[in-house]
Amino acid sequence: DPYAKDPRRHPALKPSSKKPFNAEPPPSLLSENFITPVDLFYVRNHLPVPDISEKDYRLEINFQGKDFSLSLQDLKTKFEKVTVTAAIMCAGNRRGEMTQIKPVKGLNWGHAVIGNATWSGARLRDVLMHFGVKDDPGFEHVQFEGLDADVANVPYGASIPFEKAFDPKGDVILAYEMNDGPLPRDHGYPVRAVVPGVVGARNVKWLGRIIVTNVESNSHWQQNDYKGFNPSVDWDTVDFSKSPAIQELPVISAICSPDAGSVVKLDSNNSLNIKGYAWSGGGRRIVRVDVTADSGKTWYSADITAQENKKEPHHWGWSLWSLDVPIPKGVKEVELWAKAVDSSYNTQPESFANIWNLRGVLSNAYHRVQVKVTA
Ligand code: MTE
Ligand code: MO
Repeated sequence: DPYAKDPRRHPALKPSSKKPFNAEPPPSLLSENFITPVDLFYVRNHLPVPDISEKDYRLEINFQGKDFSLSLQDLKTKFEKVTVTAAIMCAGNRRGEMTQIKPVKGLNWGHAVIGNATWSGARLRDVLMHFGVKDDPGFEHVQFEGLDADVANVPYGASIPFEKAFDPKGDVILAYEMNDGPLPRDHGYPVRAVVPGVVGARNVKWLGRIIVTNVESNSHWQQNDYKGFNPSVDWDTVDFSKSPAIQELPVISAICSPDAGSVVKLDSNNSLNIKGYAWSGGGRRIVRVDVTADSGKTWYSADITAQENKKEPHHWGWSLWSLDVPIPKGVKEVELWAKAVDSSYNTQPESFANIWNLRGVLSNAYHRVQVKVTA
């Protein structure tokens, strides 16, 4: 069993697949903390977790046909240590809701396939400069390879634009710490790429190799997965070469409490407290979260209860929000809707019908939760 050496996981994580291990926390626990505890951070593995010892670990860097390498100690001592708060979200977060329109291919995820952590490590820019990479080198992509590999020994891989990788304000880091402790094995021990504002798939874990080059990663996950399509494109007509690989994600939000289907009691003002998260890719700040309990006749703006104080557009972390929504007397059942607005005034589509895609990615329509109300 290639998964026999996988780490132990927190019992609260709900698996959508066990081998490889993929799991998300209960949404109501997720919205409890601005910084997601490492044990409750969703896990998305395509392959077995590699067993890497610190003393054998080497990070290879390939640039202009030359190979360089760093030990973990080198990474920790030769470069400034920086800390970035960033949410990482899987492109498949909330896929389960899109599936209700029409089946898709992919793990049946709920709405907790996102987490917000502090990541510490060396700037990718500093490491590349150390090996002679300069601004405008004529290279367009930086590829990452993981130390996890399939049965044919093909590693997990992805790439990001050179612009993002080398941008002094892009905050791309080679992280060896998560929430001030060593990276847990499930999250990439000993080193992962953290690419703030960019889809989870490019935040390569168990990072083994960095390649500065003129071509995108040719890995399956860059070329034939994690792309969006027209809702009418199906598996007979899809041409993956026609869509760009997802990088920055669109704005999203979700209601984390109350849970769908729960029975809730109103407080003395006849209102119902609801909580959730909101986030947008590309560092765009969440400027508003709108909530309705009557299918859009009345919209309220939630209070943003936690958000980093950053310059635009460097809001890599998520925002948490909360609202006491007034519920009219006598109502026995309500459907709560939430949608977020980011600093570019992008907002979420109303329904999944017209954003459906065969892989069930970019699933960011209004989040809707039905609850029963008791007096
Ligand atoms: N990196 C490697 N090496 N192998 C993987 O399977 N999964 C990617 C990304 N990096 C993956 C990887 C995907 S699709 C996501 S969403 C994130 O890691 C998940 O990160 P997490 O498990 O730390 O939450
Ligand atoms: Mo993902």
